[in-house]
Amino acid sequence: MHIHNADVAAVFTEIADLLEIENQNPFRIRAYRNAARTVEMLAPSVQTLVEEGRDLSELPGIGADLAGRITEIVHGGTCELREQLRRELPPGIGSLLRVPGLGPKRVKLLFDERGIHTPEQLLRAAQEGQLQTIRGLGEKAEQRILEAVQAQLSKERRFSIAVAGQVVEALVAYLRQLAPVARVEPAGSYRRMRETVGDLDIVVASADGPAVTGHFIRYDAVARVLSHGPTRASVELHNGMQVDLRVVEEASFGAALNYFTGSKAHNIELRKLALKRGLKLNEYGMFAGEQPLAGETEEAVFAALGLPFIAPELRENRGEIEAARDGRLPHLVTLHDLKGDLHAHTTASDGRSSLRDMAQEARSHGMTYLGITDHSQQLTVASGLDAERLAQQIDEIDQLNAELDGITVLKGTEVDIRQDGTLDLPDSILQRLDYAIASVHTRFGLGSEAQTARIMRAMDNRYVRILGHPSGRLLFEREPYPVDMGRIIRHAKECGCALELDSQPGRLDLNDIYCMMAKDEGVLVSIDSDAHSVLDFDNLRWGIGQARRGWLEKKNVLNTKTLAQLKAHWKH
Ligand code: DGT
Ligand code: CA
Ligand code: CA
Ligand code: ZN
Repeated sequence: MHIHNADVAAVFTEIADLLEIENQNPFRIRAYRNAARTVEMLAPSVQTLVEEGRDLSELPGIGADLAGRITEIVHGGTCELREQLRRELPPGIGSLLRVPGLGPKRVKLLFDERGIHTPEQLLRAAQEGQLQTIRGLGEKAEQRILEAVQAQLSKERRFSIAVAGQVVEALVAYLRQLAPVARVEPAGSYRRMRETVGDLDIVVASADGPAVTGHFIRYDAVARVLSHGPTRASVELHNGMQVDLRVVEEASFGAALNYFTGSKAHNIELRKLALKRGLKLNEYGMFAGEQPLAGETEEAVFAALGLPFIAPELRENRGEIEAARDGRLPHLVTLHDLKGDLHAHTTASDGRSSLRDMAQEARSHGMTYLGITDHSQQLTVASGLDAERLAQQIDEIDQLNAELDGITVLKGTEVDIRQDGTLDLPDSILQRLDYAIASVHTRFGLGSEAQTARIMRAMDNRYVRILGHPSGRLLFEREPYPVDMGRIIRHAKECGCALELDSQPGRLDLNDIYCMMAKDEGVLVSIDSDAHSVLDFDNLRWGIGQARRGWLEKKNVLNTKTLAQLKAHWKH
């Protein structure tokens, strides 16, 4: 049985929900919520890690206890704690906690009084006026609940690209292995590397559609079959994600892949272009009348319109078709172009792996340098380093560099930007480092004017070479703080500071639009892992995906420089 990271995360989320409804210890509840997030966003599969006998307590927020539960889930699909909680409360009841205005007490009350444990039941009960008679509620409360649950039910659910990636890899392998397929490719927003994915779209070339769709709906992660026919099927997986599968003949594979990759806006423009040339473009191919001109490959479909291949990440109707027509398409940066990684933590602050392990792991990912940037003193929750501890780390790095071959460890810090825009460490220690990343980790609520001024002041410090995760957003969790990014980017140009693209799938900050703005202003972007353990370097693929969506080329990215080029760049 295949256990996705998202499945493990779902068990932890359910445990946290059930503990919360049972009014248990808030620290314990938070531990399960944090663990769910860590596992869900993790690049390597925890199932594989368990099978390889790796130490899971290397993961942030995972102690021995949680590591044991993960192992239990990987082996049996569930764990005893969840089963025990499920004997007391129905499993899906936690989804009611996501209805705005419903806390654990109300959820418990609704269940005890009316047996309600799903949003659909809640909607029906509210519509039928069954809630106003519960003691402590009343007509007004019922109306508010009705509106909240209606909004909740109509809200589109999206998933992290990292979660989609785990599902895609396992599902594509399953289809390749067992079904009579010639080609299988993910399409849709996942192929375009959007930071979040609404549903997954898979395109298959096969002469036996019914065998493929029949095989698809029997995949063990399928919870519900939504539709099923000879050439198409849709399912919902246990983690709530929908997957749409489409089967075509090999001769149409490129056209179908192109159609289902989208985006919709890009497709519409492409079809217009075909019409202008008297051609017809659909998911089966490019046609002149009834005569097929192209369809087997995407390259051939584009070529029939006189266009070169347009990378999927660009297909958002943001000028890519004109650029292709005029021979101005960017040569997009690739993972292979990265020479080093400039943002990583160790056990000195909130990382889970040692300095040495991080360096060796970065080297095995093809990096020639790794910047160690632990947090600074003000961030006490992350055991931030003061000047004295940082001085100690500088010595350790010197020793390590004397021993290691094939990678150079750079001395850095992720220094906190204080409320007034000064830095959390004195220049006397910063000047001993190779560089500093400055980041906002506090005071997200400042107004745009004050936040922008604060950040620009920090960038003025001569040792600050990179502004860390510039918008501060956490996908699904925290909106970006209000800030004038245009001004920050222009200021970065003036002071020669790079902007970070933090590759953690929950950040992906800068976003694609800001990457484009930085490129237009001639500001370099640093694509960093922000690794907190040796398992996090795989995140760089998501950062690269976002950078490509932002039209970035190798020359727009700071860490495509060799170490010698980087040091020369920082001399100025
Ligand atoms: P998502 O799933 O919300 O993250 O975004 P997409 O882009 O994956 O959208 P989805 O799954 O609805 O459809 C996949 C692709 O299929 C989409 O990018 C373009 C194509 N497509 C879907 N519906 C239409 C349509 O009505 N017209 C055209 N031209 N293309 C469509
Ligand atoms: Ca989709
Ligand atoms: Ca779809
Ligand atoms: Zn940070």
